[in-house]
Amino acid sequence: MSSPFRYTVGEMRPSHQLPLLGLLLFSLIPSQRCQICEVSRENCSYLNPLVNTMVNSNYNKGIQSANILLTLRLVGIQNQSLEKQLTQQIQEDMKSRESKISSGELALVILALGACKNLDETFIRDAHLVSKLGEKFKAEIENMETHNDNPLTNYYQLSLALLALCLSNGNYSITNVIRYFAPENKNYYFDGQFSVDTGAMAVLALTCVKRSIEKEKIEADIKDLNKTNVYITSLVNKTLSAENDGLFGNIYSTGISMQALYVSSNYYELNGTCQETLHTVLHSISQGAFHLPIAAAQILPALMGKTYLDVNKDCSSACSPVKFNISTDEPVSATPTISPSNISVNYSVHIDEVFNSTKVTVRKGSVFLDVMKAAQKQNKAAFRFTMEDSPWGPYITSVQGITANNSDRTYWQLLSNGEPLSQGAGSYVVKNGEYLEVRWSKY
Ligand code: B12
Ligand SMILES: *[C@@H]1O[C@H](CO)[C@@H](O)[C@H](O)[C@H]1NC(C)=O
Ligand SMILES: *[C@@H]1O[C@H](CO)[C@@H](O)[C@H](O)[C@H]1NC(C)=O
Ligand SMILES: *[C@@H]1O[C@H](CO)[C@@H](O)[C@H](O)[C@H]1NC(C)=O
Ligand SMILES: *[C@@H]1O[C@H](CO)[C@@H](O)[C@H](O)[C@H]1NC(C)=O
Ligand SMILES: *[C@@H]1O[C@H](CO)[C@@H](O)[C@H](O)[C@H]1NC(C)=O
Ligand SMILES: *[C@@H]1O[C@H](CO)[C@@H](O)[C@H](O)[C@H]1NC(C)=O
Ligand SMILES: *[C@@H]1O[C@H](CO)[C@@H](O)[C@H](O)[C@H]1NC(C)=O
Ligand SMILES: *[C@@H]1O[C@H](CO)[C@@H](O)[C@H](O)[C@H]1NC(C)=O
Ligand SMILES: *[C@@H]1O[C@H](CO)[C@@H](O)[C@H](O)[C@H]1NC(C)=O
Ligand SMILES: *[C@@H]1O[C@H](CO)[C@@H](O)[C@H](O)[C@H]1NC(C)=O
Ligand SMILES: *[C@@H]1O[C@H](CO)[C@@H](O)[C@H](O)[C@H]1NC(C)=O
Repeated sequence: MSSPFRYTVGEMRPSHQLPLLGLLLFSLIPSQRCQICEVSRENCSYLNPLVNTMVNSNYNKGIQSANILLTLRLVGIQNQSLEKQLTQQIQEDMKSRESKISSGELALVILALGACKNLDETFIRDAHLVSKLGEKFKAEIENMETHNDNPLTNYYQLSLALLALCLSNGNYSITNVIRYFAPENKNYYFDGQFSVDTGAMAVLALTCVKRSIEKEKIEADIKDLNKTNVYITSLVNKTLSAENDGLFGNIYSTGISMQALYVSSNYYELNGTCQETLHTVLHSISQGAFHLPIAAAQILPALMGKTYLDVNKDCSSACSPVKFNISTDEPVSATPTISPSNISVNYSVHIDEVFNSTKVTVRKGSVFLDVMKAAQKQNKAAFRFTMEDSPWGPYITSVQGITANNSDRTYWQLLSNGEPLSQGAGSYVVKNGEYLEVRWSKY
């Protein structure tokens, strides 16, 4: 097993500017060896569906390609023709959408192209991607300063941006990191609920920053280091509090949470739930929960003992390269085959206290989106909607002509029997008698 810690006691050196630093660092270094909750060698074949989903998907979107390329490289799955195809898509997408690309998208591109010491690094340099990301990060902060603390995108993307800047020696202000990444910041929460994915990504970014301070790669004082540590501890605490049946948050935030726990000194807390986590995740794989390539790409690194902080290191793992059985067979599908029998659900559109509802009959095995389409056919005025394609499937952008707006932090939330869904309209399979709802919400 490899250590997730980049430094050891032997690397510490006394600091002249900061006499206390060495002592403080010493006290922070975990005294135990790490515990990584990875799938054992004998069980590598459980991960086959994830690998097949990623390898066999149609890459029509550049950014999705970046997430997949990053994962393939990080876990040491080598397929030159695939890497070439993905790299080309990313570069084409960069050229065609250059000005519209978001901070998190650019961060993923830099992480993917730069991962595991390969030739694409020249593209990053020639296209000045790192300084462009520095500008985007600054623009996010400026937007918060002028727009009621709202970033242009969200904190998941701000964290991705900080992580990529930190790993590739880009420019970011430590003062801004301390000011904006405090765990109390509202952007960690959606409608009052801690976003586990977001907090975990921030832990990875802050851990990179912390290590840069410790290695004196960036200028900071001891107060900044202490604050960074306090933020990490508190965010990890919140992640651990969101644990349920071995999952952190839900099944889709568990991969990034495991990464956050690997790099934090709270790794031993994971130890307690590791078997339960692996059991639940491996079972979900066999049920097709990760049928979307993006979902597969987000869970795989943690299951193979890797974190996004490992991108500059040697990229190989216990299961790769020979332990997989890549096939062109269709990976496990999440959607049961559409059966001839019909089911009915109650579907409604909620705007504040006002709602319009209807009974909709669809084929068994239909997804939420099929229900919305059927309702729209029944009554266009009440149930018309629009959507946009995204790596996670169709994102519902408007209902009844009312459009979600990031600057107002508004969106259309999907619910079943009053509970928010953990899948999108294109993935969630509906059940007979269910009460489905889209609700105009703020996050
Ligand atoms: C930020 C965020 C949101 C924001 C998006 C707006 C904003 N200000 O950015 C808000 C709070 C509005 C949101 C809403 C939803 N989200 Co969301 N979201 C995220 C988060 C934390 C980061 C996304 C991101 O920026 N990625 C980085 C950029 C570079 O990638 P991107 O793909 O281009 O990002 C865009 C899309 O992901 C899109 N988006 C965000 N969430 C979702 C969900 C679905 C189903 C779709 C199709 C698109 C989509 O918005 C992003 C910004 O433009 C992810 C966590 C994760 N692990 O990815 C969850 C995540 C993607 N969301 C998820 C879910 C379930 C939802 C909802 C369906 C929740 C609900 N019950 O209503 C709704 C979408 C409903 C709809 N209208 O279709 C799940 C998806 C799981 C899955 N298998 O489908 C994730 C993985 C969180 C989780 N662990 O459950 N989300
Ligand atoms: C392999 O997976 C099975 C089923 O999840 C589990 O019972 C077993 O303990 C795992 N083996 C190892 C060595 O982790
Ligand atoms: C490599 O990727 C290509 C897609 O570019 C795929 O067709 C092929 O099966 C993959 N080969 C292996 C050994 O995974
Ligand atoms: C960082 O900022 C300095 C000074 O503004 C600039 O000269 C340098 O090019 C920047 N580096 C990157 C990678 O953006
Ligand atoms: C940070 O500083 C506070 C006092 O300012 C101290 O109580 C705390 O122990 C320090 N935390 C860490 C992790 O060093
Ligand atoms: C972490 O949570 C525990 C309780 O679960 C609490 O005692 C502790 O103070 C928390 N630490 C931080 C830094 O928030
Ligand atoms: C961690 O796992 C080891 C064995 O792998 C066990 O001895 C130890 O008690 C565990 N610690 C916790 C906190 O669960
Ligand atoms: C790969 O698949 C073949 C049959 O398709 C099977 O015989 C073999 O045991 C598999 N190997 C692994 C490592 O799963
Ligand atoms: C199911 O509904 C469709 C119309 O939506 C109808 O044509 C079909 O006959 C129904 N099937 C059964 C078995 O009721
Ligand atoms: C759907 O459910 C809501 C809330 O339970 C109820 O008020 C409404 O009458 C139902 N609509 C139909 C068409 O059954
Ligand atoms: C939706 O419901 C509201 C409140 O019951 C009603 O006033 C409105 O006419 C309905 N809209 C449509 C298009 O049916
Ligand atoms: C979103 O809201 C902002 C502020 O309320 C407004 O300026 C902007 O035009 C809106 N954007 C869209 C696409 O409606």
